[in-house]
Amino acid sequence: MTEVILTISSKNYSSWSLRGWLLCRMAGLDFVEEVVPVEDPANRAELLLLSPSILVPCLTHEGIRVWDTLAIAEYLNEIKPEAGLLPKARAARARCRSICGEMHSGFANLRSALPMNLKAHHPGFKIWSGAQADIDRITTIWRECFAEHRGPYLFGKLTMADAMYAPVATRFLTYDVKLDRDCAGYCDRILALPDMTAWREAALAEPDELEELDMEF
Ligand SMILES: N[C@@H](CCC(=O)N[C@@H](CS)C(=O)NCC(=O)O)C(=O)O
Repeated sequence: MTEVILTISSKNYSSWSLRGWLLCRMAGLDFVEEVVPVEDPANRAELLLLSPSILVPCLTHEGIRVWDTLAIAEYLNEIKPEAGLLPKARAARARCRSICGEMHSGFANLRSALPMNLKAHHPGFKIWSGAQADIDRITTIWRECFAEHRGPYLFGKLTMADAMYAPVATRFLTYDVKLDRDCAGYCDRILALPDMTAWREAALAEPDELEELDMEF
């Protein structure tokens, strides 16, 4: 049987790698990780061979390459329908896909002003208004989900939406973002998932941070 490979990069900085990896874990996929540090030019050439977009994550399954996180989520849902990556009800599925899409294509201010960095902690971090607007939109999305599905996750059970928003929970912790009780509780539950603690441990064990990577990537 051919090996199932998930190509990712830094566990400390790469929020899209985290999303892809969590999706594979949630799907119950048996896969191996291929970690390619993207800052090294030699590795960029290697990455081009592995991922046509030169972006990670990229999933290789039965000789099929799937790059782009949303495509990976939908592909996993196809091959592992029993994992419930999408909610059962059509209306909830539509909302789930919509909020995943919103994360995938939006929140540029949050991403550039509060880049994922699991090793960092910035108590009292000053959040500018553009990033605050993104935070307000995200917490509104979350509160609407809690009102409809009553937790503990966005659609009751874990779905692809929780994987898409998991890096946001890490950013809220890193940058000391003030949250209401429901949103703070949700972040705590996401950060306490065994897969999240395993990812964090591996991120903390990575070689020292590179200053130029303290930005969205
Ligand atoms: N829309 C893409 C975004 C992927 C992305 O931006 N990946 C970043 C890592 S978080 C990357 O590979 N950057 C490579 C580089 O900057 O060289 C997806 O959904 O997978």
